[in-house]
Order: sequence, then C-alpha cells, then structure tokens
Amino acid sequence: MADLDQAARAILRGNDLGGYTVPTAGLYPFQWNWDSCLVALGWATFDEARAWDEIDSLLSAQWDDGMVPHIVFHKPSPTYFPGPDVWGTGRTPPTSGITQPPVAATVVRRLLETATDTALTEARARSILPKLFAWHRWFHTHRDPQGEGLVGIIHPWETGRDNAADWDAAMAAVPTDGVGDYQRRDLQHVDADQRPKKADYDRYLYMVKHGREAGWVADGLHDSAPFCVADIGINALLLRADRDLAALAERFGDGAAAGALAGWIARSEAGLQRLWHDGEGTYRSLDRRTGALVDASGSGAFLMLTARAVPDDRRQRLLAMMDRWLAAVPYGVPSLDPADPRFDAKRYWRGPCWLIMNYLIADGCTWAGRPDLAARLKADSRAMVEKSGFWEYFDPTDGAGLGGDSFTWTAAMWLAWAGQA
Ligand code: 9WN
Repeated sequence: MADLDQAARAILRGNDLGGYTVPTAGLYPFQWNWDSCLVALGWATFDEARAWDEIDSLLSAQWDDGMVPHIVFHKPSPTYFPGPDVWGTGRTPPTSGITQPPVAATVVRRLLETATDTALTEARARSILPKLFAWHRWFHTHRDPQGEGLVGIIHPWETGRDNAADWDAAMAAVPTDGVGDYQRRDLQHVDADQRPKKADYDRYLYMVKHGREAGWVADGLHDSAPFCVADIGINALLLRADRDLAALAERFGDGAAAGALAGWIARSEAGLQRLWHDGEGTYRSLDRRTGALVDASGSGAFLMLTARAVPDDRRQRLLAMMDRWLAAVPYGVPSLDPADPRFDAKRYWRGPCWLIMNYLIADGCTWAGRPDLAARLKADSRAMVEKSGFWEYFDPTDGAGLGGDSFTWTAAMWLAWAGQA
C-alpha cells in the first residue's frame, strides 16, 4: 500500500537523529540495540547506505570487552528514565551497562542477501565482522561461565521482553532496598495500564544499582547479580545469529571465527534442549539462581523455530501450541499464552503483539514447514497496522495500537516485510 509505505518511510526519517534512529520521540529518545538492527532492514528498502550507518553507529559504542550496550545515549534528553547518570558506566558516549538480543549478524546476513549495491554491502559487512564476533564471544564467555551452552541475562531489559510473565518468580526474589525515590518518565507518554508496574521498576532499578556498584565488570556480574535467567528468547536468537555469523565468516574467509562459532553452535544446540518442558510441550527459560524452569509459557519459545533448533517431535508440539494461541485471539502472536490467568491484552509483554516478534517467528514457521502460520502472522501484522497505525505494540483481542505511536521498528517491519507482497 503506497500510502502506508510512504508513512512508514516518513517515520524512519522523522525519528532519524543523524546516523541512528530513535524508537519513538519522547518515550525512547536514544538509540536502542535490537531496535536499530531491525530498523536497518527498513532503511535498506530505500537507502542501503543509511541502513549500514544504523548498525555502525550502534557498534561504535561497543565496550572493550565486546559487549554492545542496550542503549547508547548519543545526545542528552530529559524525557527518559533511567538516563546515563543512573547507569553510571563512565563510557563515551554514555551507554547503559547491559546488552539486548544479538540480532545484528542475522540482519547483516539478510542485508547481504537483499543487496542491490553489492560492492557497498560487501565492504561494510566485512568491516564489522570482527566487532560482531567480539560481541558473540562476550556472550559465550562472560554470560556462560560454566560453558553450559546457555547464556544468562542479568536484567529483564536484556531480553527485550521486559515485563514478561517468564520473570515473575525470579523478579519476586529481587530486593528493592536502597532504590529510593525516583520519577518515571514513561508514564508521561503512555497509559499506566500498558506499561510495567511500580513493583517491576523498583526491581529494575535495584539491578541497575547492583551493576553500577559492581563497576559493570562483566566477569563477576553473572554470578553476583540478584537476577540471572537463561532466557529462551535471547538464547535462541544468539544461536540463530551464531549460525548467520558463521556463514558470514566463511564467506569472508575468516576460518578462525568460523571454527569458534561452530563450537558455540554445537554447545548451544545441546544446551537449549534442556529448556524443553515436556508437560507443556514448549521451551521455557531457566532461572539460574534456583535451577528450575520458569512457570510461564511466553512467545520467546517460538524463537527456537527461528533458531532452527527444534527436533521433529518437539516441533510438532510447539507448533500445536502456536495453533492453540492463534485460535484464541484474532491477532497474533500474543506475548503470553492467552489461557494463562496472567494474560493481559494491553500490558506490554504480558499479552500484546509486536511486529518484530511476528517477523522473527514467521521466519521460523517457514523453516518448520508451516507457511500457513507464517502467512497468518504476516496478514495479522498488516491488518493491525492498517487498522491502527504504526504503534509500538497491539492488543491481540482487537488490533488496537498501544504504547508509543509513530514507532520506528513497526514502520521498518512494514517496509521490509508486513506491508510487502
Ligand atoms: C527498556 C525500545 C525498547 C525495546 C524493548 C522494549 C522497551 C525499554 C523500556 O523499549 O524497553 O529497554 O524502557 O521500556 O521492551 O524491547 O528495545 O523500543
């Protein structure tokens, strides 16, 4: 649809602060990690060089140990909390102290596949390969200190699925001592019933305080953090990205990187199967502090299809779960099992649909031999945008737009996928 294509491009241009795109003005006035990578796919549909700038600007804030931070505070803004002073990472440019799902390598491989300017694309992909490899190595060493084939996250914000029910029990164990008074900014932009609760924020801030007091030194944090979960979503996306990075390393003749990646891939393939919950027929995150699988079935599990990591018998059961969820709501994929009593159609990652998740999961459905499911997710994504516009997320019961408006990654997913034939 030409009008919506044009509107989507205008959103990207409007949220462009010069080499990087903010997710939406006001609510998120900085550069976010997985947003920027996925948004590069949207830029590439009409400006390939600008797509690479998006990824380069994110990687320019990479830490010396390899971590790529979840927020880069390129320019100050008073409209978001917590800002650089709360994170206290002491970096230039200022950044947060945690990371986000590593989708960069997957995006880069896709940009290579769809390139029209091959020379530009090859050169720019080759130039960032060492940075991507260093980031993946950071995950596999600092976040998997025992070499279990599962990386741990030390803050729900690292998963990108901030207040998912997956974290409820692990969050309940996080203290709030010493957090003090603070003023949230998100509630000045979005209704409170669409955002995480105060009890969540108190704990989010306690975890930031812990990291700050530990000097954000990667080595100890995995073991000392008050919260540590092997999230099914980030582990699946890391495995997928490892596969994509290995393909890139081979293409550009980096045998050493390809060899290391092959080792990590084998370890993750084995480690991830330990997250299978046979009773429910799905994968679940693992609480590293208790050693137990979490007590919620969330949409992160479907990313195992995106990772191409589900053996045949398990695949049928996981797809049956998706069929059941999609039969329960007119618009998919909901972020939590609609049959879960905690399902909340409007509250952020506890029910609503996200176009970026649909895009990633649809790719997995195609791999799993279910093009009908991939088509349903694309049609639902298109219908939600046509009905409501380019919102941050959508109510799965009626397709209403939620969260921030004129949202960059929703516009990007429209341009790269949902709005196209
Ligand atoms: C915290 C920017 C980000 C997304 C996350 C989403 C939300 C931030 C917040 O917004 O998280 O990182 O303040 O709520 O959950 O996936 O990257 O769009």
